[in-house]
Amino acid sequence: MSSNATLQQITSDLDLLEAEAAMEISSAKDSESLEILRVSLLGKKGRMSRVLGSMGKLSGNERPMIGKRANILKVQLQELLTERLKTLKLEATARELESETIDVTAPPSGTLLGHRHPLIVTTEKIVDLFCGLGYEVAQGPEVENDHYNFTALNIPEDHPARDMQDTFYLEDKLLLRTHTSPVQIRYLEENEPPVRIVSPGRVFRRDAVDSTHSPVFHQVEVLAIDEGLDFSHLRGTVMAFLKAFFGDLPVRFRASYFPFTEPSAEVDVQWRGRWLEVMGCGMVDPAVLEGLGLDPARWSGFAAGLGVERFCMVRHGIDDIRRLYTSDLRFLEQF
Ligand code: 2U9
Repeated sequence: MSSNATLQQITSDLDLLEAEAAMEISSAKDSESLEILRVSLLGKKGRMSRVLGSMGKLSGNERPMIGKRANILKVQLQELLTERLKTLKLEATARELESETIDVTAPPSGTLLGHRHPLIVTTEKIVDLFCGLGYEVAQGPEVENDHYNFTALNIPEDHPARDMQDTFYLEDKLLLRTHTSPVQIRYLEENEPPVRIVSPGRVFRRDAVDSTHSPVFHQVEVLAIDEGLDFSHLRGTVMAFLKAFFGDLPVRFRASYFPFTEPSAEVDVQWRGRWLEVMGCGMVDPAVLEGLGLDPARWSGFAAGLGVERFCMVRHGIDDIRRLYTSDLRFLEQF
């Protein structure tokens, strides 16, 4: 081929390359296919290199002419490639944004709503009922001393409840309260009767865990001190409370003994055909009143105590106290 024919061939090849490349670039679908196209156009073994491969056959003055044209086309194609890549990226981002839009009108995805634990619900129900009878909530420390937990409640030095086996003792003669009664003692030190208080809280006893025992459980205790209170007020209060909590069920009082009350009674309800013990109560022992500087000839009072777990279990027919502590949602969601 003459130098002139070669010049014509290269020129028309470059024209064709320019036209086709521009079209191919503008129709590339994504950045990956654009990259493949770039290599096939401008790469070492690409179309541009192949077209220029026959430049050696050109004459001395034709070569720089074609060289210049080829350089311009290279820059042009690079610019087209860069532009196209930019456009493709923008389009991809737009598509992503489109598919990720949040539909604020969509129905909720079924996220679970939490609810209060059945023990808390039971505690609040009991406390609310007494508040309705005019009682005030009183709370106090879980770490107590011997005086508030035992001595002030007329619990003698040799009483089994004081045993290492029954009470968690801490350092410095401190202990974990075994009932919420110390709260009432503390309250009476600060407040003159008449008082009517309800004390919910955690208590601790060194019991082995089984279906009805836990070393940590919850109590609610109530205390009323006033002039002229007698057992009929205690009975009336307990009956009203049990009726409000369980409904109209048979109730019986059985004589019992507690160091801090005299007389004392345990209270059973007939629930689903069986008598179940649900609480204890009694008239505040005169020795407890005297210890607080209250004259038993003027003041009398009654007290009652209950285990929240027991109430909750009876109310809902729960057979094992451990179910209330293991946080198994399949169980808890029933309430
Ligand atoms: C003061 C005076 C007296 C609190 C009382 C009971 C009866 C009672 C038990 C129920 C189940 C504890 O959780 S349980 O094991 N309690 O039977 N508690 S009278 O008497 C008091 C409290 C404070 C100043």
